Amino acid sequence: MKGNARPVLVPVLGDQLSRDLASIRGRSKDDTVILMMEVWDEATYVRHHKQKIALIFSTMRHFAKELRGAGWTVDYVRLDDPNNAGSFTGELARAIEEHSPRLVSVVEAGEWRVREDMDKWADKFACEVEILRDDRFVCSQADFDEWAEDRKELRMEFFYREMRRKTGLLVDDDGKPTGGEWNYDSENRKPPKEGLSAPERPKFEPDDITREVIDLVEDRFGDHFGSLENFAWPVTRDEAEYAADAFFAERIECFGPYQDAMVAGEDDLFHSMLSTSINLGLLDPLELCRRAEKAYEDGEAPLNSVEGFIRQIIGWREYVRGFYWHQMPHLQKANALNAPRGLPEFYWTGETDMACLADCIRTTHDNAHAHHIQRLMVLGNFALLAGISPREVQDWYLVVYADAYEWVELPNVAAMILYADGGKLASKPYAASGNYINKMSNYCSTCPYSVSKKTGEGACPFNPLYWHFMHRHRDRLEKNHRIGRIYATWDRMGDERQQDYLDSAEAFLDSLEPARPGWARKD
Ligand code: FAD
Ligand code: DLZ
Ligand code: SF4
Repeated sequence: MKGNARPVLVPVLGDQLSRDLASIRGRSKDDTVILMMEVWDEATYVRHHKQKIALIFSTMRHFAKELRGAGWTVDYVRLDDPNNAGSFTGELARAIEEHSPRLVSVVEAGEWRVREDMDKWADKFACEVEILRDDRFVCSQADFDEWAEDRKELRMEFFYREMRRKTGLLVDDDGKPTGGEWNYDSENRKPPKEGLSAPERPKFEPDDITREVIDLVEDRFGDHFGSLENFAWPVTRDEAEYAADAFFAERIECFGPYQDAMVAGEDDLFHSMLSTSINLGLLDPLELCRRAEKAYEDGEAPLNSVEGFIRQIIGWREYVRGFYWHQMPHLQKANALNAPRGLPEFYWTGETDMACLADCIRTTHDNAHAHHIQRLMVLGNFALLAGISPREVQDWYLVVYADAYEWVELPNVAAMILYADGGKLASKPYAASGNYINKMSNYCSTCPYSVSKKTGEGACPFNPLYWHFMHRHRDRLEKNHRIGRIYATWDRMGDERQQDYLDSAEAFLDSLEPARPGWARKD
């Protein structure tokens, strides 16, 4: 840094690791101090998966090194710094004391918890504080709120079309969607064929910085959920770009058709595995969408794959972020179905005979990742049918995935899988019996339960749980035009058969061992 002028202090949070960040972009290296902070509050507000903490700290340290190499002044606070103040606000106070900045310039926090603290900084510190919009998202919160105003139901599909028009992605010169349809989801539900397997994604060997962080995490967070053995995430922009190149070269072609498929032991299938890098700031989501569009234009990927990928990003990802801010803080407490049950212990240990759940929990434990349909239709579907309390499910998802931040986790959990918002986000609960899992995976072939058996000893638990769920929420769901017709089938079964389903479900629910306290949060 040059001269004696009072600098601009730029706090960069752990999920803002982009040189194109609004608070860094266009600023002069001569009078800027970038502040990065490893703090206990963030590392411990839930007991994050070990890989998640290691990923964030390692990527932060690599980013700081890259910035310094490019001539920026970086004040980097490590977790084991004896003077560590423990929180963003505490560290900012220390940095203000040290640097006497003329301005603190920060990009809005992604999460409510942090944003609340950030909003107090201007009053707390005798220094001007500006909070900039996070323009890594296409849609500003003001635009989302305007779109959502006066709509009774918020539906991703209509929001997504607006995002397509706004970005021009897969929109022809006449304003029509490329290929004639906005959405090719109906082509993206292929069950896995025998022996389906995908090229392995790039795995990144931990370097010295990552190894040092892994040792720190083992030392300080050794009793958290998850394993560090398979740590292979991209921790720099170059690595993340290499991972993206591999996706576009090898997997995007089949991404669409097999988006909903699940194969035991094939943990990634054709998914991009880019969410950690996108959420951290290593990859620009819009740039990825433009690459996908180009792959289609160059004849390298089919339209259903490319549209599906773009929809996940400018559709779902943007939409859940807008929804989160629109619905907070009450979304955290929403429980429209009055789901009362504690999370079963097997979500943490993986000790269950149900082959589908065991495999999804194994990959979650080993890789801090499970792909979308595993999160939605196995782990989420079970939590919905079993009536697990939203707060417990929310905590679990926030802890266990390396890409989990509340702004993206909470809408997916509370609104998408648990219907806890009463249907603001999804038009119906994603409830399914064992049939769906059997159709879309090979799990049932090795499961001790029989998917074709509906009730009684050895029956797939999803079967009676499905009817138990439908029965107990009849008042609400019967009126739903997308799901209400199912009650005609239920009524045709007659009392005895219905009772069999209900008894089987209740016997199964009674057998569940609730999780011991302390997995997700310190007691
Ligand atoms: P791909 O299948 O390759 O999809 C491409 C990208 O689209 C992803 O990288 C992601 O950025 C985006 N995307 C896809 N679906 C969604 C979605 N529903 N919401 C937001 N973005 C989406 N994603 C997170 O990033 N963090 C979370 O904490 C998270 N929690 C989830 C919880 C539940 C219950 C469910 C059902 C989904 C959750 N997702 C979350 C969304 C999705 O499962 C992951 O983004 C995806 O599995 C990441 O793997 P991928 O990069 O290979 O994704
Ligand atoms: C998730 C996380 C963790 C575990 N630790 C830190 C940290 O020590 N320092 C930091 O800047 N960010 C961390 N993060 C990510 C933050 O929780 C995330 O940037 C904000 O909460 C977003 O609002
Ligand atoms: Fe899962 Fe049921 Fe299939 Fe077993 S039989 S793998 S529990 S869906």
